[in-house]
Amino acid sequence: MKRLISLTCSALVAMLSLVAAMEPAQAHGERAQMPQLRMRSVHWFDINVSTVNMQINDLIKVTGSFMPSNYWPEHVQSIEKTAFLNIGVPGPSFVRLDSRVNGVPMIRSTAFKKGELYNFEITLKARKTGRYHVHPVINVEGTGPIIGPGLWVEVGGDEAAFENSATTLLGKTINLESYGLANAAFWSGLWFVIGLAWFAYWLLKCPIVVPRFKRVNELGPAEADKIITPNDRRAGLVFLVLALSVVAGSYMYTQEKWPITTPLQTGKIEVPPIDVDLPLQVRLQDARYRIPGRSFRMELEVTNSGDSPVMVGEFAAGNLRFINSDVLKVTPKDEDDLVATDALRVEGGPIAPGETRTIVVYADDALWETQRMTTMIASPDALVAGMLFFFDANGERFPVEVGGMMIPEFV
Ligand SMILES: [Cu+2]
Repeated sequence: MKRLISLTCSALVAMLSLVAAMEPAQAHGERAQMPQLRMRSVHWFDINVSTVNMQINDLIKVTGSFMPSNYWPEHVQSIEKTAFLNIGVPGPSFVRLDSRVNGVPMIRSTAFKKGELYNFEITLKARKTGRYHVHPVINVEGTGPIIGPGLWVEVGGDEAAFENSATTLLGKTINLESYGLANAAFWSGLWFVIGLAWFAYWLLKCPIVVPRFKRVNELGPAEADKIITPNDRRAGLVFLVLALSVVAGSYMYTQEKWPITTPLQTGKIEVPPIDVDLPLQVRLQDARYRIPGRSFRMELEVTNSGDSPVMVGEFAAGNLRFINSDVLKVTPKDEDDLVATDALRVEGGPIAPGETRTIVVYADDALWETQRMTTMIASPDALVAGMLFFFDANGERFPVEVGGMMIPEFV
């Protein structure tokens, strides 16, 4: 008995300390995805929202750029097949009015090419009040959602005042919040009742399910049909005729009431990538992650074929940003903006026009640890990738993807 009490006590203490150690849940799985998937699927950058404080019915534009990685994992179905641009927020808190990639409407699915640059713009309308972490998302067929950086948006106002109407191709204005709802409820209800009646007919007969099953076993397969009476057959026929007439009748009614219909659109649309002329060639020669120092070190061979010296201002990997404060001043957009404003150290100075030089870049910050990126050392292929942002003397920016083998250092 004593033993039991002490066991219960320690279990209670363990549970309490667990509760005490828990921080309030606010994210929704950003850190759950494997680092190699975050680093080598889609590079998101310049994510912005047009407002962070809005009322019901207000519009918000989510903009930014992305580049599918050239180092896309072999075992993950490619973004070059079928992909769809979306927004990741909990529940139907917004409605999407418009979304475009490089100016092309994204009503349909598309495919994105690895290593190419895309700009996107999504227009949303606030539907539910609350505080939301708004993320751009690309859903990749066979892979799932590839989530971009999130920004906090607060929605206030009166939900009852929400308006969501659209004009059909025939010029009729409909309320999308309730259009067809009664119809859907009626048909679901009708089929449910028919199904229930069929079930009830057999259930209410004597003997019911289990005794009938036993009887069938006793009679054997050849004689089993004998327990179905002529009345049962008649009831079966009534249900058959009823079901077929409802199907045929509803089809004719629909044809009569809505003579013009278009099927749901499932085609794919092509998006031409942006033409980028990079005056740079960058090769990753060596990448190391030093676990005790939370330090990511890259040795890069850079060739500058432009006419202005270039410097590294930022390294972005797995939605984390490491900034070289000598080149770039960045202020975090909110408390969960994953940016280390002074965490990038570059050895090797600016690369002059026409020069090829090896530089060493260090991205040192606790973000690697807090955002659970350190488990990249557990990846079976130990490949990493990220975006380097070079800046020339005029402040022009050149995004370049780098990637390759990474060697972990434990001491
Ligand atoms: Cu989030």
